[in-house]
Order: sequence, then C-alpha cells, then structure tokens
Amino acid sequence: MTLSIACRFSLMTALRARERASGRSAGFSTRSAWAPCAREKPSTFFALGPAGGLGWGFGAALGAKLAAPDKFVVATLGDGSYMFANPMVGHWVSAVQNLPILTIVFNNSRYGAVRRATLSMFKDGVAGENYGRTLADLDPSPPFEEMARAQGAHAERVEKPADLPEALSRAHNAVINEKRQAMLNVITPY
Ligand SMILES: Cc1ncc(C[n+]2csc(CCOP(=O)(O)OP(=O)(O)O)c2C)c(N)n1
Ligand SMILES: [Mg+2]
Repeated sequence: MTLSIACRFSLMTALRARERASGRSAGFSTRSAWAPCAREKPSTFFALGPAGGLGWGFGAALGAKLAAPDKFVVATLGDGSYMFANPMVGHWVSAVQNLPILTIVFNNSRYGAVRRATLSMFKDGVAGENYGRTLADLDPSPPFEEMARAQGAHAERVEKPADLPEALSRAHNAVINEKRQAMLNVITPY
C-alpha cells in the first residue's frame, strides 16, 4: 500500500466513524479525493468532475458552512487545487466570517493529474522527460500549515499515516469545540 493510499484510508475511516457518531458532516472536494469512501447519505458529498473548476472546493465548503452552520464541513483538496483556491483568502474569510471548517490538503508537491495525463500521451517526448514533472512540479511545497496558522487556524503537517487519526481528532476538536478553523497538510509522496 502506498503512503498516499494509506493516508486516504485512515482519513476515510476516521471521518466515517465521526459521521456515524454525529450524523452531521459534509465534504467538499475540487476533485474526487473521496472516491474510495462510499457515501451513505444524500447531500453529504459535493465535488466537480476532473475536467474543470480546480480551486472550487475551498470556497464551496465555506459557502456550505455559511448555509449550514451546524454541520461539520470538510474540504479535501489536492495541493494544486488548494493553491488554485487562493488559500490565504480562504483562511482569512473563514476567520473573519466565523466559518470554522476543516481543510485537508493531500500534498504530493505536484499536479499529479497533469503528470499522469502527460505521461499517458507523450511519455517519449520532451514533456515526458524528468518523469513528467516538468510542467507538473510544485516542489518545494510551501509551508501551508504555517500560512493557515497565521489566520488563526489549528494547523498541522502530517507526514506519517499512523499520525493521521490523532491529527484528525485534534482538528475535529478545534472545529467542534473551539469553533476554530483547522487545516491538515497531509504529505503524500509517491
Ligand atoms: C480551472 C482549472 N484549471 C486547470 C485544470 C486542469 N487540472 C485538472 S487536475 C489538475 C491538477 C490537480 O492537482 P492537485 O490538486 O495537486 O491534485 P493531484 O492530481 O496532485 O492529486 C489540473 C491543473 C482544471 N481542472 N481546472
Ligand atoms: Mg497534487
């Protein structure tokens, strides 16, 4: 099992357990980061298709929190999607408008989908050199957790799958009990 897949499974398991306990959550993703997690209730997961709208998830999640303040709202985003969303503004809006949500970034330091698409068509061309990273590289990744903290978020960098359940617990506690926004920068190299 790769680190990335392991991270996602820990996340799904932890969030689904919370959902069963509270019955109150909603997820937003620019893309299908929750694909392995079958949803059991309608209107608990919203996402766009892969063809457009990168950057939609963060703002959509804030809008959902505005519309449904009693729900535990989670935005799950790739690092590219997060950057497209203008994250400093998103965290600022969250703080100023009192919209505590949990934002989870799956950070592989690249536009992984772009790299995959490039390699699937042009792996032997110039674009395929350097393992297709040339036009898809986001390395070195900025310290997203520090940027979120600057806007008052409870924010953590998570490097090991084993650390994810407890990090999720702390983030969940910050949102539900402290009414603070939370952010997890989950490092998922592959
Ligand atoms: C507005 C917009 N621009 C460009 C794209 C093309 N696009 C689809 S996925 C993607 C990269 C996504 O990167 P990331 O969010 O880091 O996810 P990863 O594939 O690495 O898991 C891009 C640029 C898009 N969908 N929407
Ligand atoms: Mg990425």
